[in-house]
Amino acid sequence: MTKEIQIQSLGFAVNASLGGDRQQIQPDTINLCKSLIDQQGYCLIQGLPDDFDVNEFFGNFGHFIAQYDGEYAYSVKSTPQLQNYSDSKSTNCLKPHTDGSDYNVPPHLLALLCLQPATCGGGQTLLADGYQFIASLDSDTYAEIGTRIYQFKSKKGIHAYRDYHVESPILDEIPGVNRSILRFSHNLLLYGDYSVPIKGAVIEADEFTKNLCDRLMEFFDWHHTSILLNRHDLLIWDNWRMVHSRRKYQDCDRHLLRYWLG
Ligand SMILES: O=C(O)CCC(=O)C(=O)O
Ligand SMILES: [Fe+2]
Repeated sequence: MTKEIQIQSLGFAVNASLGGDRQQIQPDTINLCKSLIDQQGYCLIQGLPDDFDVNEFFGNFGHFIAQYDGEYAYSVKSTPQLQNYSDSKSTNCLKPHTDGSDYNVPPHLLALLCLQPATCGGGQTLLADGYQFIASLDSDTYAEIGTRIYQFKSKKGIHAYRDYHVESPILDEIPGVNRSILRFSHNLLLYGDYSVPIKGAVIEADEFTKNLCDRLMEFFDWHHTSILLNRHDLLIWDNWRMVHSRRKYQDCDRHLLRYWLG
C-alpha cells in the first residue's frame, strides 16, 4: 500500500515584485528565481499580474521547446477521453517522472502556470530532488543506471503515435551538457508506456528496474515538497534534476499551462 505523506515545502516562494513602466517582473526577482532553481531545484512565484507576459519572462531563462502537440504552451486540463489513464490530461494522480524523457535533450526547465486552481483540496504538484535520490544509491545500482539502456518511447496505447524515441540510460550524459540528465518515468519503466490505464496495467519491468522504481517511490514519499498552485502562480523547476508527480483531484476546471525551456 502506498503511504500518503504530506510534507510541506521546505523552500520558500517569491512574490512577483513588479515595477517599471509596464509593471513587469524586476531583474532582482528574476535573479532570485534563478538562484533558487540552482539551490533547491525549483522556484514558486506568486502574485503574477493578469497581463503577465510569459514570452518576455521566459526569455530570461532559455528558449521554448515545442511539446508533443507542436505547441509551446501545453494545456494541462482534464478531458473525459483520458479519464481512465494516468495522464496529465486526467484528474488522476501522476506517478513520479521527468518530462520529455523521449526527447534527445529533455527540456532543462519545466514551468507550470496556473490559470484555474483546483478548489477540491487535491491536485498538488509534488517535487523531489532526483540527484539526492541518486546520491543515496549503492555503487552497483549507481553504475547500472548510468549504463543500462532503456527505450524511452511510447510503445502502445494513447501516445503510441508520438514520433519521439531515445535509447538511453536513466542517468544520461549528453555532449555539451556539463552535468548528468535524469530521465525517469515510473509508468514507462514499470508498465512500458507513458500513460497507463488506471486499472489492469501489467508490470513489464525486470527485477532490477522494478526494484529501482520501488526505491524511487519510497524516496519520493519521504522527500517530496507539495505545492498547491493558486491562480497566476508560476512554478519553475530543473527538469534534469527534479522528479515530479501530482495528486489526484476532483475539480475538472483545474487548468494549468505547461512550458518547456531549453
Ligand atoms: O498537473 C500537474 O500538476 C503536473 C502535470 C505534469 O506532470 C505534466 O503535465 O507533465
Ligand atoms: Fe510532468
